[in-house]
Amino acid sequence: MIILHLLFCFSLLQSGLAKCVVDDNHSLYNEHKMYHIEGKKEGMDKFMNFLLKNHEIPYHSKTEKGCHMLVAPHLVPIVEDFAKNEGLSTKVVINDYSELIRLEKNNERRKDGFSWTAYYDVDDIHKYLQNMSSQHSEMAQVVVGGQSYEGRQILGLRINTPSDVDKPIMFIESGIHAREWITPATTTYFINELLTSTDPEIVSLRNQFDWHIFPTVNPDGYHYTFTRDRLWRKTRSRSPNGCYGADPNRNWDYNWLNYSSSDNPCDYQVYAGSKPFSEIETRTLSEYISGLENMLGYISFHSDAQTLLLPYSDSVEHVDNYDDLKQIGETSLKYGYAVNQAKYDGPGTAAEILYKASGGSVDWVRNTQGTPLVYVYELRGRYFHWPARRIHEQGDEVTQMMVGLVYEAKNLGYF
Ligand code: 0X9
Ligand code: ZN
Repeated sequence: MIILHLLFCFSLLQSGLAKCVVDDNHSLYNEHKMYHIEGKKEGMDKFMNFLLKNHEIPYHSKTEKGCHMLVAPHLVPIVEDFAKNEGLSTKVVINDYSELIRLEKNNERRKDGFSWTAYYDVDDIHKYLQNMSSQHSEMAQVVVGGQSYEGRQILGLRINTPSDVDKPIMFIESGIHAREWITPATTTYFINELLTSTDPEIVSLRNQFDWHIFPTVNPDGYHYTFTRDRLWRKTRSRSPNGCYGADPNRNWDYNWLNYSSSDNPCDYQVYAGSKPFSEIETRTLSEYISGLENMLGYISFHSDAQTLLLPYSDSVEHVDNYDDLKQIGETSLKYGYAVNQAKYDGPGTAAEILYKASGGSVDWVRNTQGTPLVYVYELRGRYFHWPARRIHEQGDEVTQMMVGLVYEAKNLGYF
């Protein structure tokens, strides 16, 4: 079947149609099962090492309670047998992952207009930013944070109400991982709140800072999740061996390649790139960030661990203002909780409550820019899916988290 398909692809190529993929993204995950696997640590380690080393696993996440893993149909017997031999228990939690994608594609993606009841591709997000800057030109302007491999721009909105004094900068980076769709959606929601809300707390949030907000810092990867592979995480650069992309949250020049990183360009998740800042997206965005003076806060949105993380991500040692970061983070989570009663883990270092990871943006920012308030918010979701009709929930939650963060930071004298 695959051979037939490849032959079909070949004839398309010959007829001048350059684009051909092995399958579209509906059937890419046809009958892929999401497993939950648990058992003794030794067996789990052996199981994970074996699978990740020998087979392509498009999604896996491991906690102390076990792991979730997306398994292609041909790997089901291998997973079942290996788990059985190691005495691990297996449970199928989603029978066919492609169903989830199909539903999302049919009901939740929109090609026109803009709202927070649908997900939008990068061009629509960019159009939204342009429209907002025209409608609120007295305080908002589109800024170019960098470039992508495929020639897109990394666009953001700078929101800075007129003032006689320079305000501290708050930076928001979103969508660095392409498949984490709730993050650009929540970020545009937050932009909308900042620009249009009449709630005095949000008006004051807007007025106190010079905001630099980037909803999709990995635009090629994000576009690819819309058109080809819903679970794509990396950029779309091409390695000499023909594999695509690097994990843009492993590519920053701080302790590059040390933890949770791969030097294999074909690694589907965590290839760290050929060298620090090998990816044009991270390199150009880092240059933009380096040009900012007086950055008080850098916030990075991910999903879907529902956790608040502090720097550094690859060390259990605490930064000098760790106690403040924790207190500010706790207040931020408290404000967020008041909206929907959603409980987040943390705040704590990624190394302590998630896993050690090197080469991430926030660690580079903290280390090279000395930015005092640095956070990773892992938003909610289920295997990177979050119903579009409920985007507003996380939008309101995150808005309140920002209100809480700023309240406590002021309380502690950060501005
Ligand atoms: O692994 C990651 O990059 C993040 N988790 S995710 O599931 N969204 O991929 C955690 C990142 C925490 N560390 C840094 N930002 N450095
Ligand atoms: Zn992420």
